[in-house]
Amino acid sequence: MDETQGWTVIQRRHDGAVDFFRGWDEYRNGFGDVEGEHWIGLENIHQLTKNKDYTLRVEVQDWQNKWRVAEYDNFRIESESDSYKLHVTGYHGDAGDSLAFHNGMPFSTNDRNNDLNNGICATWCHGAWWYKDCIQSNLNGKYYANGAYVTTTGWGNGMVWRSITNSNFYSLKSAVMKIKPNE
Ligand SMILES: [Ca+2]
Repeated sequence: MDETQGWTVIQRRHDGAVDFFRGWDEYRNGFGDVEGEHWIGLENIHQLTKNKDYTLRVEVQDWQNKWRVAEYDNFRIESESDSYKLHVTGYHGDAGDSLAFHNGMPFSTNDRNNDLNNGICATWCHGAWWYKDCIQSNLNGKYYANGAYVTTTGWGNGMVWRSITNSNFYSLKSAVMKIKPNE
């Protein structure tokens, strides 16, 4: 694990080098390069957050190189038997709250459909997330080499944090998700 000043990085994207369109087992166990793009794994996140209060800090960078932050004072995910359901509250920051929409949702992948859409959000959105119907954020989505993009399906499938542009069709340059135990 990458730990800096008490923070554990649970997700990092910045160049599209790692494919994030993966199935349940890989999202459970983690993948990628800890020094580069990676996902730490849902089971790791669950084990860390199950007995302690944690803060989640989401840092996102647009293509003008501006970084914004969304911090949540309380973050945990349930166990695999509850599909790693998301619990996140206490937003503050300047990125906007694009995770509240997903609060209380189980995690979904392209081979494990737990969303509220008649189709499969993970496929529409080319990622894996706490999909609802379907997204206001999608940080494990497709990496686009610039901001605005279009799709043939009409669904946003990029690395989306909707509150920045009020659009699902703007994909970020970088994203980092990190957690830290509360004092
Ligand atoms: Ca569905």
